[in-house]
Amino acid sequence: MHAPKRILALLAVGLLGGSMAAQAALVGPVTNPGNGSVYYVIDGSTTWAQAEAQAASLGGHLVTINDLAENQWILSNLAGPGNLYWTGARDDAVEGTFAWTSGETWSYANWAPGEPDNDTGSGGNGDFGYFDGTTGLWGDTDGSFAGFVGMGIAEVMQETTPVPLPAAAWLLLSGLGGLGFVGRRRKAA
Ligand SMILES: [Ca+2]
Ligand SMILES: [Ca+2]
Repeated sequence: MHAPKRILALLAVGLLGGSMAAQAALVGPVTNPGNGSVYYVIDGSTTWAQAEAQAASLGGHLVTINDLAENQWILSNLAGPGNLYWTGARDDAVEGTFAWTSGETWSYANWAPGEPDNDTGSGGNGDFGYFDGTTGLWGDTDGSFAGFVGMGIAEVMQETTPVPLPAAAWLLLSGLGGLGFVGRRRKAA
């Protein structure tokens, strides 16, 4: 009688473990019509690295904010006032040179006045970005601080849409039709 009980216990642990590994997003998926990306609000109360791991489990990364339009869409549609959210911004490789953890080119920033300050005055390890849900402005902080930043924003970029087959076929057919027309003109002449 002991063996089945033990198996059940192992199953329960396995199920719990599984649900912890794939923590449910707090919000999402939500699609941004401006760029086609899919976003989630995730628990970011642990560390930046753990938030990034959760974003990866959803198929993406912590958010890459490419322009003002994306910044404001996040502010209007995902972020809530009074909350801070991990983003994919990091300067842990080269202090002072921020990069996106997704590998996308760094081309836009919306730092709050005085930021990024590398957390000067509180250890100087401000190497990871957060988004202020009240203002939409960014700051940097220590990625190992658990609890200061409560949530994270994950972005899953979608593959670019291929040219629809009907359009490609139409171009090919119209090209062949044109050749046929030239052929007829030559015969008539
Ligand atoms: Ca983006
Ligand atoms: Ca830094």
